[in-house]
Amino acid sequence: MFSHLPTVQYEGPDTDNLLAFRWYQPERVVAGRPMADWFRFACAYWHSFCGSGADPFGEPTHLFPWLSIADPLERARAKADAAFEMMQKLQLKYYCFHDVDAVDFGDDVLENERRLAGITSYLQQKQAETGIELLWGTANLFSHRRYMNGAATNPDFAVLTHAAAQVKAALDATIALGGHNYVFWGGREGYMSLLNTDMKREKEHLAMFLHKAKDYARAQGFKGTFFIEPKPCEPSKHQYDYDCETVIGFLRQYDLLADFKLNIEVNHATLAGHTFQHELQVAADAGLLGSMDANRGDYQNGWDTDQFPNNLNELTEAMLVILEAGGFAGGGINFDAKIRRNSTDVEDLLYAHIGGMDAFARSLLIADRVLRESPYAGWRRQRYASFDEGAGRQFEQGQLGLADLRNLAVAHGEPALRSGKQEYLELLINRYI
Ligand code: XLS
Ligand code: NI
Ligand code: NI
Repeated sequence: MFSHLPTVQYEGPDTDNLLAFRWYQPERVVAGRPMADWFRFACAYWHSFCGSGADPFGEPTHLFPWLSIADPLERARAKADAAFEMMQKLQLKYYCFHDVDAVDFGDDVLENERRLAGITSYLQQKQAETGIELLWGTANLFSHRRYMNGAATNPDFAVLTHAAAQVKAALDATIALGGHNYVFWGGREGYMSLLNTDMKREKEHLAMFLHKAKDYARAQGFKGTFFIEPKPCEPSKHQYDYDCETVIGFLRQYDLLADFKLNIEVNHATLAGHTFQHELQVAADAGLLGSMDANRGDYQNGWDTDQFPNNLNELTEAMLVILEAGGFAGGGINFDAKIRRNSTDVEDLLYAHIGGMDAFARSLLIADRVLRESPYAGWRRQRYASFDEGAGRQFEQGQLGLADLRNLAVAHGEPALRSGKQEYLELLINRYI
């Protein structure tokens, strides 16, 4: 399906070939590690191979051959063939999927388990043939109508049991495929109106559900990390996994920190009113920077547009945080992004991924130089130098009480103003871009 297109290779910054990488050179060592290791780029099965371009106003526009096959099992295999072909063309070494992306589900639990197990063997073969690995698996607990009031947080216990059945099967598939991680994104784990919602009880159910899922997977020998993917809203009015700080508080409250980390998505950060860098830094500071979903939103509207990333300034700031954190704990960069409704050629999938991969690669090179060659990191450290010795140090060590601090204020008088130098730092970073 991609046979008319070349395998995308590194050709360097001078190439005019848009089906080549100008910056992404998988084996090139940057900051002590090959680029491929820093990124572990993954293809999101749902956007690239299940999305049809349909939107609330219009019918499908992506008339890709694998989508038009009527038999669900045959279509599942054709999708897998197309996905693995594209990943090879792009040198993408990882993929991520929901259970229902791999194969269509109906209402019968046993039949769904059979279908997923069937396509899992097929995917095992594909992985063996290509060396491509599963970065993470997950279960779609938001599309089926039974989840309209939530999955693990549904007020109806019967619905929760169906969510459990799906997660069990998705964990089995993830384990069988040697998946590195498992993701929970709770699109319907939230509420539309407090008038009909017992929020405390719903969150307790979610925590219990996550414990039981984790216990099951560990008992089956799963060694990977579980990720929670925060998002503030959409499709729920208010989602319980609002942002990184909220999720960290939840994991701590319910004793899940040993097994769970965060999978942070760019467009979700901006929906929460944060920059993506902010979310990365929150996760990194807590030692929970597990993985990321790469995309970008649209500054003129307020929903999850899931566009491919292309903004060098923003990506450079993100790579600064990722580099200083030492990379992702177990995860990588999953392109949770879709080509636009009116991008209707299969080669548009290639341009989209090349653009994203190259933008990340270039940002890594820039961020690495900023950290190695510029005063950036040293300047920020120096900003806190008054805490490195003397009374500031004693304060950090808890040796000064409030009255001691007051006496110091009296003794030293009004402090001199110290510039935060934001424009200087912005200029500095732009010089390296
Ligand atoms: C939706 C989420 C979803 C997760 C996986 O907004 O990004 O795609 O990544 O369930
Ligand atoms: Ni996502
Ligand atoms: Ni999203």
